[in-house]
Amino acid sequence: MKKILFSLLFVLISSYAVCQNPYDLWLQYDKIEDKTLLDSYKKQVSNVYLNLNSPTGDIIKEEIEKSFKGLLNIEPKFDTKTPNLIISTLDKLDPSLKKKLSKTSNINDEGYVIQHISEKGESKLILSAKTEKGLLYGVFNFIKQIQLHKDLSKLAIVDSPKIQKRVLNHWDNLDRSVERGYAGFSIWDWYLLPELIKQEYIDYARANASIGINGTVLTNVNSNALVLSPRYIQKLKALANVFRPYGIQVYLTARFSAPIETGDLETADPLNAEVKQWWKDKAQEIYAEIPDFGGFLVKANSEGQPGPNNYGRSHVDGANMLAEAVAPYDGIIMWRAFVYSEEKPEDRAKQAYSEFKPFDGKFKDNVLVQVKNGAIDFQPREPFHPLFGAMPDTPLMMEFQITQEYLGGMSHLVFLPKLFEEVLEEDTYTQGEGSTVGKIIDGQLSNKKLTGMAGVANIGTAKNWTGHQFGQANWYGFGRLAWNPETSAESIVKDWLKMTFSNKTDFVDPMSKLLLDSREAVVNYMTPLGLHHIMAAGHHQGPGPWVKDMPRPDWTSVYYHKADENGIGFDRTSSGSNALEQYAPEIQKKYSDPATTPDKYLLWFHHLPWNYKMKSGKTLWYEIAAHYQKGVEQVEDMQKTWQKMQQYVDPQVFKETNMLLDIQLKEAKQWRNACLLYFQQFSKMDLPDLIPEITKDLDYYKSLETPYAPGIRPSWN
Ligand code: BDP
Repeated sequence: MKKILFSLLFVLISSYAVCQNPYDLWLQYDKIEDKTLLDSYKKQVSNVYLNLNSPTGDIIKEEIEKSFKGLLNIEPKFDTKTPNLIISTLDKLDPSLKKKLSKTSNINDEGYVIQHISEKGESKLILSAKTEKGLLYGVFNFIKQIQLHKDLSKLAIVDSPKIQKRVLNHWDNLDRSVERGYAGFSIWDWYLLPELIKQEYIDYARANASIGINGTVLTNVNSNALVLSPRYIQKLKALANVFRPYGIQVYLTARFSAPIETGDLETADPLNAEVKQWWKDKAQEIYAEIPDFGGFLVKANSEGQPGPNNYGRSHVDGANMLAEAVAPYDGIIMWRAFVYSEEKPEDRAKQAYSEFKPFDGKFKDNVLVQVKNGAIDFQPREPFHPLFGAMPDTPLMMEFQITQEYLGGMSHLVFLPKLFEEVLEEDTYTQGEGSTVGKIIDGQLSNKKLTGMAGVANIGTAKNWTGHQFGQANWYGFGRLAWNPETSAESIVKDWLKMTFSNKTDFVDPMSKLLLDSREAVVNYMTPLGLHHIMAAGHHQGPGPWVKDMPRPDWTSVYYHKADENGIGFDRTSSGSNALEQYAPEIQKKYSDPATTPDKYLLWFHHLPWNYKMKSGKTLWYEIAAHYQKGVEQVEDMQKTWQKMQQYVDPQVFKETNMLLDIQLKEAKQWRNACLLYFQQFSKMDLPDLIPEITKDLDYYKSLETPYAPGIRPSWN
């Protein structure tokens, strides 16, 4: 009895002590409980040398004060003659200290060094960088070391970002709706800008700087030319002023027809002299207000957006025309390769490659071609986009989607860095073995040195920014991978969990497993074995393998799964669309035979009979069913793990996550049941015993409707 009471008391006390504020994201600065550790930290960092007289310097000082107050309960002294923490740019660092720093020459303008040294028997921590921006990144990493309870006397970190343009893409509209957004409205309150500067803008910049994100595209790729008008440029300027000291540049999406819509030209033909001049003038107008404006992101001739093709011109003509306009100011153009046309009979998976590959080497130096990670569209799993490695003379920018358009939107816990890592590690073989996608986009295997990674943001007005608490991990993880694409998902998950919730092993270990497994779970219960794009139409939430008769065939599910009496899957080998020919011979060889194709891509590349014998010895039908069932069980396991975590997390977060996991389980079962019943019409085979009895029929699942599911484009509702 006594024992029970004690453990009850323990749970009460410890849950009382836990009060993370979800708004603070991974920058939780709660006091370190371990007294020995706390005392040692206090001794090591109490006296700070910081001599920066600038807005970025002020931010650094504030962050040091805030974190030390929270984590260590001290107010650091900044006016001491005997500092033990020295924060200085390299040019102002005492030469004797500078000499003791290792490998400083290796860092780039955004990099930094954090090193513990001994000088005259005294222990000192030096944090240095070439620029103030580098220092800011270093400071955030230093604070992180304390959050992670690291031994400061062993610190010797030399780090620089491997990618130059680390950019969030907001699909935010000027009316504050967010295309594919599941976290409330857009945080940009355009109406009240430029006068009202919301605290969220500052906190947004701080959060991004803490993970090294250095750019933000504020507007939707399906763009509105109004944002280029003088009134909006003033609003943009106000945001740029907030973001600048955090090292963040603002970018806009450029609607290709803007010279007609907001100018008074009759054409937007990129080769027309007046059009060229219009964009040059527009660039000048923007740069006069925002000298560090980043440039434009453009979706052209895709899904109804205007573009150079409307005038018989190419993507190169369009991109280079804009590139010329921003070049005098060091601006860049991010030109999207997400193009496909319903008029072309070619497999949608092939179209971007067919269109863009011939343009290799033809874009101006300040153009990045932005390529989605896969050739269809941000699916739970896709093979890497064949353009990676195929355009060595063009800088290719990775586009990931952080918002979960096809991965359960607002309610599913899915740790996306696992997906991002998988793509970045894929071997393209385009320059021999080891030519990974990561090495292509970080410039190691590209002849061009401009590099970038974009993430479609999952941020909105939700009090915790991302709606689902665990969506924060995806924002965080994107930043870490954009900084260094070779970072492992495992290290990201551990850091995020510790910084956000707790350092306790009993929390971190099981929760790491939960998060790392969560991506495979969603693949299993939505689109196992290479299936893809079988979601409900329009909003993409929930199963819709029966979707057909849409305005265009490549928006339907039947186009992608091709289930019939003979089998299931999209034949992309030489007997089918031959999308496989767009990959290196090594991949072609391996994937042209179902026996050597990895199971995870099987139905992406092959149409196979229902009784096809899988590597496991079971039939394809059995394996499809088993994967759906596995996905459901994985969500059940997630729930079991989460149940044990109550003492480590904020009570509200605990409760809400519980409810969200209930929704996730309900929807995972829906996916399993709906897909199996639908495919069974063709397989005509019994469901294996491992599938629990399905009490509803297919019509029931087909009849489920979700009016006003969030995130859809209003015109598509
Ligand atoms: C698709 C989305 C659509 C986007 C489009 C894009 O369904 O809302 O506009 O991608 O990336 O995934 O342009």
